[in-house]
Amino acid sequence: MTTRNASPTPLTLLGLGDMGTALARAWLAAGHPLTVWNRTPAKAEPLVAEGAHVAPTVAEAVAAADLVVVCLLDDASVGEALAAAELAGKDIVNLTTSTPAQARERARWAQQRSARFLDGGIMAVPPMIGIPEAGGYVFYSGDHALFEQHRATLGVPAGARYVGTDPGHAALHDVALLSAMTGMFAGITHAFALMRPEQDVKPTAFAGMLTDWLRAMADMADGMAHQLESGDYTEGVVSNLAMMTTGNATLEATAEEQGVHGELLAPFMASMRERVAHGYGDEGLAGLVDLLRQR
Ligand code: FVH
Repeated sequence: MTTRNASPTPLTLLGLGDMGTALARAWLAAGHPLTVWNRTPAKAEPLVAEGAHVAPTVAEAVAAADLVVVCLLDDASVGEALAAAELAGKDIVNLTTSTPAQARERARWAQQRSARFLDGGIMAVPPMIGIPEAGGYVFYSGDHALFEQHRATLGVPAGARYVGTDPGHAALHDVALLSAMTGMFAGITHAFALMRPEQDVKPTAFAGMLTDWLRAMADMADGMAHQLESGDYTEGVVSNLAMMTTGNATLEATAEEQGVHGELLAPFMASMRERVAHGYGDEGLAGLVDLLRQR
């Protein structure tokens, strides 16, 4: 557990699921006076020995500190849990995973109750919380003054990255990164499926090659970003869409030879072909961003 240089600000934490419990332990280890509440009270018991004060109701938990962190299952549970609490004058930091629209609506909801509001998107799993070397962090957006006032406290469980006053932006950054991760996992799954029949290639040996390759290719995101900013999607292209689309036929034929269904890659390849058919074969992948947004 970490003990960072935050002054010991008292705070309340609502929600002691896997993530909430990890957050609680990080703040307790760093010496912050912590009041906790959970719908199922038994989950709070182990934290008492670590110094947590357990509130029997949400209202009492919220009343115990000016800074109230919420980490519940989803946006609906946040509304339900906080329905009867007096929020005027409170600083609400919502770390519950939400959509951008839900976060913006939750910010309006908080404002109507005279509370300041900051939304957060956690880019970490529970074992990474309180361990700076693990590299986890939280995107924050919304009330900037709130963020600055509590930056040190919020930085205890994981790094704090503020991404703007729009309360929806933390959720949007969170979901954009998770979406990229999902596509990457689809590719990893397909690659392992291709290799699966080969008795002489151990998955653990192949995994090393896979991760080295993905790390090297991830830098392509910078090139795409420059193209999106300049509007010139041919800028610095080393592998153009026409070439990649031709190569896709080999990927598809190999999948068939290996007995692997191409369903995870097919939609992306279809978009590449469509872009080439529209006459953009000399571009890189950036044009697919426009294609997706035109549908
Ligand atoms: N765990 C993870 O790996 C991810 C990492 C990235 C961020 N997520 C988000 O964090 C939120 C909480 O996740 P969690 O892992 O703590 O989730 P659970 O262990 O399932 O705990 C859920 C807590 O929510 C409480 N709860 C559910 N419904 C209600 C309700 N209607 N009213 C009040 N509380 C409710 C639940 O209470 P109980 O079941 O113990 O009584 C837990 O405290 C989440 O948004 C992730 O997407 C985690």
